[in-house]
Amino acid sequence: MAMEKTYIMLKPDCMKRGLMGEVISRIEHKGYRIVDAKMMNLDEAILREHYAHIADKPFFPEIVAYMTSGPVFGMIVEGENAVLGMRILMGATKFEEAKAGTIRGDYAFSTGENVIHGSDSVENAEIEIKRFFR
Ligand code: IDP
Ligand code: MG
Repeated sequence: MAMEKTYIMLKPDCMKRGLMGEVISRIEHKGYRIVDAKMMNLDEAILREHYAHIADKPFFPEIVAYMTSGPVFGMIVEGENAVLGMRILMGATKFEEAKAGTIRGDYAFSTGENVIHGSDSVENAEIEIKRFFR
């Protein structure tokens, strides 16, 4: 195991539903540290970069509309094994597969609008931290 930093982003549905505090509590209670954070309004250009791997999917325009519908809260989260650890805390991408006890399992009722983003690898965490915290 290693000390890692990961990029976590509370998505617009999380903010609108007043779940910020709840989700941040879970991250802190797990023992991770929030070492930087900021509220942002994203535009389509940064979403095309961040979501390049889904940009050709039919649902991509909906994701852009959703992710630009209000502010997001970006965080750098640090801890032992934080990249995989946060993915476990978040739960599966598909909301119907996200287990109870995970953030998505407990709060997401749609796969598109699924509360939280977390980097999926150490390499992508570095890229995403640079993208959003430059
Ligand atoms: P992840 O957020 O769990 O890493 P990715 O596959 O990287 O999942 O997809 C990025 C985001 O795109 C998801 O969090 C979700 O908002 C959206 N998304 C992915 N697959 C679907 C889908 O099949 N339908 C609708 N939205 C999707
Ligand atoms: Mg992903």
